[in-house]
Amino acid sequence: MALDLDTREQLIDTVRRFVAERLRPIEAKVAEDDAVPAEIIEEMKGLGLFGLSIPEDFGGLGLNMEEECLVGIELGRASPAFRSVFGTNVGIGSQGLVMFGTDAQKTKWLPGIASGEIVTSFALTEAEAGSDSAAVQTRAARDGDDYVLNGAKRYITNAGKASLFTVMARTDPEAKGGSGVSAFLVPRDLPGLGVSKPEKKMGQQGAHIHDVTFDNVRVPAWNRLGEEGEGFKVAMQVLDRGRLHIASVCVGVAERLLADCVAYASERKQFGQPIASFQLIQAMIADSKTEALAARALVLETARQRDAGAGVTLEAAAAKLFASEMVGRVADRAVQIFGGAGYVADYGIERLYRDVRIFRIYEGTSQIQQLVIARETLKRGG
Ligand code: COS
Repeated sequence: MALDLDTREQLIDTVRRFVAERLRPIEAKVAEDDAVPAEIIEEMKGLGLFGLSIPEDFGGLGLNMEEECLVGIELGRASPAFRSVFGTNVGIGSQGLVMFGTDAQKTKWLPGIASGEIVTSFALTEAEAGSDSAAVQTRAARDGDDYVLNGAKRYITNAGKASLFTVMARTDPEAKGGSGVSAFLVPRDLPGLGVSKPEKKMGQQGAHIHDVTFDNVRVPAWNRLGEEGEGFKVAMQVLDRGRLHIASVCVGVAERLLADCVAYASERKQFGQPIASFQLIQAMIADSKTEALAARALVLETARQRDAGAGVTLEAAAAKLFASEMVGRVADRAVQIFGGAGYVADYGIERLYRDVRIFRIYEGTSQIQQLVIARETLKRGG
């Protein structure tokens, strides 16, 4: 159910102030330390950010997709590493449980996820199953009342902090592709589950990805999410939603970069005038503004359609494709407008330029979004 407009405004305003007053001032330090301070994580819990999308009955804020995207846009105005702290709880780490969990499973885990006491991770990707995610090789073999998991997952966001994983594993080795895959809720403390050291990455320092290994991990059959063989569809529906959330964050980053560019171009003087007075600078600002507006409209319209019950696989892929490519172009123009200052670390523009690069890759590359859009368009006949 949607929030009334006053409550929605209050929530957006609270998040906006938190971003401006608490997150923006420490962005550079978070990148340098590769860690978000514990007191900031506690404040995020207090604001309910871990439970944005968890139904109210289970202790969350129960936002609809449009509201979640409006919050995503606000969060995009600070380093995307901050959003990652609770992003898996809001999105890919919890939504399989919200959409496909039994009441008993939801009651057991969702309140802890909403409060931030439980951190979640989504374990789909493997070394040989990236874009071809139906090719997962991690095996879940039935043994009495349990499944025994063996295999390895790669580049799993928040795995180091997670206490609950949604794991896609193959229950039927004979079945081709996605139909042999099932989803499981796997607590971190089960014997045989290993998490590697974090990878060193290009950007978003403060957010971490790890390999996760399963060595005869015994998972009760009770923890299976959905029916046997439904795991690939669980993953795809979780990603439909996740892609829209990521697209909203891209819009926020683009809007923030635009504000930074306008402030800098109005101050910085060359040839005796602020560079904002030059038409070639204005052209870059105009292109970035137009594209950011278009992405905002696409994201929010798709979110509203989803809230109204429509299937938005195509539109969510289009929003992710357009918004992630758009923010890459906006970041590139920002470096150009800042000139030498855009290339040195002090202004933070080069950091955002690196941070946004992953948006075109995770939760489905731009090429996968193109494939999804084309398939759906051909199916719909236009
Ligand atoms: N919602 C519900 N069901 C879906 C779906 C969706 N969005 N997308 C696919 N399915 C279903 C199909 O309907 C099909 O069901 P049937 O077998 O009953 O017909 C089944 O899943 C297999 O679908 P498909 O044939 O399209 O699978 P492919 O392997 O050809 O391709 C792509 C699927 C490439 C689109 C998918 O693997 C993908 O999105 N890859 C990228 C994964 C990703 O985003 N990884 C990022 C890591 S997670 S951070």
